[in-house]
Amino acid sequence: MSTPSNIKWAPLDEAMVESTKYTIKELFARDPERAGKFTVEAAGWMLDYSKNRVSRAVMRNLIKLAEDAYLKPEIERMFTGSKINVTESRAVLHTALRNVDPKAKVMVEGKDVMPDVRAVLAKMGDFTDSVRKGTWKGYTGKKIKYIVNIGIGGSDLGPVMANIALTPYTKRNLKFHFVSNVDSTHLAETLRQVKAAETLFIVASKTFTTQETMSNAEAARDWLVKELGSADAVAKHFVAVSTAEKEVAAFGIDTNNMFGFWDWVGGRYSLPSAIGLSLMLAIGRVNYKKMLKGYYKMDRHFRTAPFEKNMPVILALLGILYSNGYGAESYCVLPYDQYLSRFPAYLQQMDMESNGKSVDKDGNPVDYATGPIEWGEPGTNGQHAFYQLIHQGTRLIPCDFIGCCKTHNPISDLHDKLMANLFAQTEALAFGKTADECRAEGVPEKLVPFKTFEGNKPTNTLLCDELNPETFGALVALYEHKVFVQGVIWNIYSYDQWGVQLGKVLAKGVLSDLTAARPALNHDPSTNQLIERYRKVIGR
Ligand code: G6Q
Repeated sequence: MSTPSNIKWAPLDEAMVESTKYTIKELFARDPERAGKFTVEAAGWMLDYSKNRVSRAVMRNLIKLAEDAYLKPEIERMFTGSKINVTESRAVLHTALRNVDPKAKVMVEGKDVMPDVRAVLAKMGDFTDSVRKGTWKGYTGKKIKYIVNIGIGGSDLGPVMANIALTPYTKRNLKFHFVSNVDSTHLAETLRQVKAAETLFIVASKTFTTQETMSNAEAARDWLVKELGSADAVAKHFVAVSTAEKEVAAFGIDTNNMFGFWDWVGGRYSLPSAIGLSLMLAIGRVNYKKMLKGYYKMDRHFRTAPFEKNMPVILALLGILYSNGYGAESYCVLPYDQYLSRFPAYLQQMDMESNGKSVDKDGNPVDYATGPIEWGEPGTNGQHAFYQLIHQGTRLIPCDFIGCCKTHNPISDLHDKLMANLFAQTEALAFGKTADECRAEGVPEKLVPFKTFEGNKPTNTLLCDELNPETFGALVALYEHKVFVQGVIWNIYSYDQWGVQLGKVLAKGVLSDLTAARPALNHDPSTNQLIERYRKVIGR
């Protein structure tokens, strides 16, 4: 039986001894070839991790940590359909969704899942073609112009993020909206922007029972029926993405207009499943396929590359070095591309829901840090907001900088300026500015302490030639696998989310206290007081 103390941390201790010997600046001074040596390439991305507190010896020790955690066999177990999501007794096979090898077979409990995966993709493609070509008509005979995805969490964050990321590839005369919050404002403001006769609602929910999604879907259905004057209109304006056929039928959606997926697809890993239907409608089936190809290339790289050249493994190990070695609490992702503006929010769920766990695989409390607090904003906006703390604050915050060499929107020299900022930030964070350098610049002595930058702040830089469906898919897969590797090393289950389930149950309990005719309140005094105030203000 493994316990937290059974994790073999010795290689990390060794890594820390090496890592604290030299600053990043000293490491560069000692080896002029360093930049090239600490760079890897995969699936259209270059990762330069030379501006980290690592030497070859550090990396060797970190790789030993991964080997001691049986990472290689664990990777195989995931790709081959073992039930590695033990607490839910499920396989974890988002990699099957983008397995574009036409001959691939992926077995779950003796059944090859690939024919079903391909069939759903084909059905999505046909539907997409009919909406985009205008052969799919609404109830009154009009073409679809507005698409509203109703979903939350994993059934929302991926589609929203990807829709923004791949905007240059979208059909611009289709307008996309995403309703997630149970706050009626979200739905109301969306409905003000669409016309019922030209609107398609996609109800995206793995379980088809989530309070927020079902409440919004029911309200949208009532609105549509009222606007178009008949319940028959629902069939032409509502489709479902779900694993729950019975619930979809009970809602009133024709199951012919349902796009299925499977319990082995986790919500936050579901973008390349039918949950991506809104994205396929936006970018078309050909571009969607290119995105899957990008995912697949990164999957292949992750599964086959030796750890010392394996991009997700390297990112994961660096994260472990800073979390468990240096005690860094958070981790910042900074895309220098406006199209990736929602990528940090997407990663936040992927990482924090997956690895925000405090018991190990045997149910024992862990005595080490697990998933980091993940956050970020697109550059250069962040530079004018929170970078100050990263440069000169008291906390260590490792950062990933993400950039694309070509822009989709060349306007004068704006892109050069954007990229110059990215490169300059990583340089300043790594190398800082000494007191003597300040003095040489003529900084008055009393200001020197304030204008000195310690440097030695670790950053990764990820560069692609251009953000397109393929590089985008590869980028998402990169981070998915990074999260997986860290979960393996921390000996935790990355694919359940009991904290999310708790929220779903708790809210239902309080709801009856808000709506019932003044029931006795059995919460803690603070919660009772808040409910009382609410009831008083709204006159219950
Ligand atoms: C994701 C989580 C969670 C989930 C939502 C929506 O991994 O489980 O964010 O995606 O709660 O769930 P449904 O898709 O079932 O509505």
